[in-house]
Amino acid sequence: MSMKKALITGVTGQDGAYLAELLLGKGYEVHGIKRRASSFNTDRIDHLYQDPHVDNQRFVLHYGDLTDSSNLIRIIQQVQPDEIYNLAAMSHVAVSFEMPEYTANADGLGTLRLLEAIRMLGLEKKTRFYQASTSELYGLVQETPQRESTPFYPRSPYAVAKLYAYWITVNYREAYGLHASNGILFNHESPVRGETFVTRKITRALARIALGLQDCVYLGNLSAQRDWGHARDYVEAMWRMLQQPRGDDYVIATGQQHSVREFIALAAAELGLTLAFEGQGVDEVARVVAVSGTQSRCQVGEVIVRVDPRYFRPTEVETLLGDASKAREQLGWQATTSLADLVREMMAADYSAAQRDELVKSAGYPAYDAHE
Ligand code: NDP
Ligand code: GDR
Repeated sequence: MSMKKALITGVTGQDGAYLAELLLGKGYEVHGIKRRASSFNTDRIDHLYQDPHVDNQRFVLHYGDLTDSSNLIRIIQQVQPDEIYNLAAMSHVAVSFEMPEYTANADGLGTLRLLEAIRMLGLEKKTRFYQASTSELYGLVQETPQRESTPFYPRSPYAVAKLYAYWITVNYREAYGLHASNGILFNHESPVRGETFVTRKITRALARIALGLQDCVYLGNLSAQRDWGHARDYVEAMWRMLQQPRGDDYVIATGQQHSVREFIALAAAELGLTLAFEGQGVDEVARVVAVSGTQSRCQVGEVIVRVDPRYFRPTEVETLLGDASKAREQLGWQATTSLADLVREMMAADYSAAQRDELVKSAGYPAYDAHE
């Protein structure tokens, strides 16, 4: 049997990196679409790089963009993939309020462009399609926990664009018999999560605060509740969906919910810091009330988290909690990483990154310090 070929859009992102690694491990030939940028943007997949000058290259990158149909058609025609995983998106909910039209184009129409390319190239029977749908579709939640049958109520330009992508995927499945599936994935994180999503923003900032590289971190709505899993577990679910006899739609979640405040407390505890939350709304702060161990140089009494309304969203998704029973029953999938283990892994990775920055700074070089 010949090697299966997969095409991943968004291969340079968090999920793209984990999925590429999973598929390479399963013996696939993996093709990824990356965007042209003015500097290197392949940090998350550099460990998978294969020299194009050697024979039997199984990991191949193509320049492309979801807003460019002709480019997508050409890549799909060239690769003739057995499976396409559409992970590319402008994926930041808050930023989608700043760039609604671009978000609709990339996240909504981008999905249509891929589906149309499959159809135009006559690959309906060959190519299976995965769409990265999202728990953001539930938005203002109509039922708890959320399952496949829960009505959608999107609350951001991002979620509205993803709603179009969800339904166009269903429509192409029904209209043209495509093997097309929506994974309705709840939030999933990892040490390579984008630095401006709340979990990574917290672990990265707390590590830097512990080592004296930064004084405090500014966040938005601390009461938001999310169902947080590990990206490594979630990409396995994507693959399983495309191995089913037919395309379908599945919720992927842990079934556990925590607030941003709880996530902060758990992350701080990894550094030996006990926090107390004081005040309300924009005046809320987190203060260090006890310090144990040697990982942190923080003092009791220091305020290390403050609220900045800049991070509030015009319409917020306050609470999400998924019911992944269908995935458990039909895909044999369930989340295997607890939130405690996820936080530990993220905190450890950001702590060692901060230690490297500290070393650079102590040697007299300017320390790396990117900002949102
Ligand atoms: P990331 O933001 O980490 O990655 C997004 C990827 O899409 C990056 O490779 C990015 O490229 C690429 N991209 C963005 N715009 C375009 C474009 N116009 N054309 C081509 N590529 C583009 O997201 P995640 O890995 O976290 O998420 C993967 C997908 O799953 C996204 O569609 C997201 O919306 C969705 N999702 C994510 C969840 C999560 O909790 N992580 C939950 C549910 C759904 P570059 O590196 O150049 O920026
Ligand atoms: P989300 O993730 O919007 O759920 O979208 P994010 O981590 O950005 O926000 C989660 C919750 O935390 C609150 N919050 C903050 N968020 C950010 N980014 N920065 C802050 O400073 C901050 N303070 C509080 C937010 O208001 C929100 O309630 C993610 C993305 O990966 C989407 O692509 C994906 O579809 C969904 O998860 C499921």
